Amino acid sequence: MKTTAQTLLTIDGLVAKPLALDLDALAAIDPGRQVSDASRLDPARKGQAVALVGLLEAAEAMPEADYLTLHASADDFYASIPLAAVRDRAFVVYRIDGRPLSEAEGGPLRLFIRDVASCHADQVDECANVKFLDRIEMTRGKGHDNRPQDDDAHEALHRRQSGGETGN
Ligand SMILES: Nc1nc2c(c(=O)[nH]1)N[C@H]1C(S)=C(S)[C@@H](COP(=O)(O)O)O[C@H]1N2
Ligand SMILES: [Mo]
Repeated sequence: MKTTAQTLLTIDGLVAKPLALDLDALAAIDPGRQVSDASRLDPARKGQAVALVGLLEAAEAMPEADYLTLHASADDFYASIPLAAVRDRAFVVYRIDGRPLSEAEGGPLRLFIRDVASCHADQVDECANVKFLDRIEMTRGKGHDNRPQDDDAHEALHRRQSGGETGN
């Protein structure tokens, strides 16, 4: 491994092969699991992504792992969601226009779940599109989750994120 390589994403917990991935390692995951243009999955998204399932294959996730906890230590945000619900529709976006994602874009890495329910409508909702994603922890049963639980808390979070405008 290059000494300059910077780990962006750790995959651990119930996996046979814990991983610490830098940008090159993300891009080197199975080509069959790469999405060169995320706007093909959702016109509102863009960038280069790797499918969650490709990451779990590389880390050899154990069959008993049924939840994944998405960590964003940058702002202490966590979402823990059932694997079955997102296995085939979650992606980690790692590049936009050939460069790393900015902080405003939720970078360096952000999760993107296709066809997601609106905020706190479901266990898997828009709020689970974790920005600043730096760790995926595989667990049996639900892990740590501090997504806002009620409308007030949620609105306050959106206000903090967007500096005024209310989201959904
Ligand atoms: N790290 C982190 N990720 C986050 C949040 C956050 O506060 N911190 N907010 C979530 C919420 S509540 C929503 S609705 C979406 C918004 O994503 P968007 O800004 O791309 O619309 O990001 C989610 N990801
Ligand atoms: Mo949200």
